[in-house]
Amino acid sequence: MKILDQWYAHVEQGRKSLAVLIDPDKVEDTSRLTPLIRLASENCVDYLFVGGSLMTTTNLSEVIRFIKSQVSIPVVLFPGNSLQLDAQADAILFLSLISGRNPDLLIGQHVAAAPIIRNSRLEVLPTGYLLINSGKITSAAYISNTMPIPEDKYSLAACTAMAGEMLGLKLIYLDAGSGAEREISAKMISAVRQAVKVPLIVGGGINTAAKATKALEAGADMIVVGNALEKNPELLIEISDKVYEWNQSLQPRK
Ligand code: 1GP
Repeated sequence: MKILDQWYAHVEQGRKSLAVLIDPDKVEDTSRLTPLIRLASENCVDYLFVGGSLMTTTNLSEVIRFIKSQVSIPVVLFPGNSLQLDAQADAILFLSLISGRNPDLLIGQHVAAAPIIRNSRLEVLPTGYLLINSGKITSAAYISNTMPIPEDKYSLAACTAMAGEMLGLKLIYLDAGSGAEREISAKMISAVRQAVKVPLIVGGGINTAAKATKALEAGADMIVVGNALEKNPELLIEISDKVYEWNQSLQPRK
């Protein structure tokens, strides 16, 4: 089954998913990833996202090869730009930064990447990407040269997501940016949740199990955790428990 179909089927059942973000730029030595990817495999992590806003190293391919040699969790590219392509991955979040007004990230990079992706086996996941202000300027906001949506402008985010859905984007990703000071508020998540039917991914600054639970309760279908696990991989156990508990509590459909 394709990743997108599986995702939609999960959302239909009310099931939540968990993705771990690995930033290749922060991986000095791939073998150091072993504890995290082993924990991810043992704790039923659904996807491994790989990518970052800025890549100063050339080890994207090596990181993906290493992950693939260790675990069978699907690898999804989360590219900061069109250079971050690798055909070893299973899928790519084809991100249009709809919260910003930088044409290059709305459609420009996509044009350059399209023929390369077409000639690969990568599954394309068309995604409306929204950066939400979270305190200090994040790398994502700076590198993208866009202004994140103010964190108290709920209607603005909701209408942006709505427009993305109307344009045919299949997923909406609300991101406070990696290592955000403040995670996305429950009020913001729920405003966007009510505005669209497509699966909702939420990430940025989720560094405790309580924050993960809050995002799930507010309507996130998938949470993404990266930064916090670089310091403390064991946190993954607590967070994945919350996702597991949620999914266990669902009543089987008749
Ligand atoms: C960032 O949503 C991801 O794009 C994950 O954020 O690294 O803060 O967990 P963190």
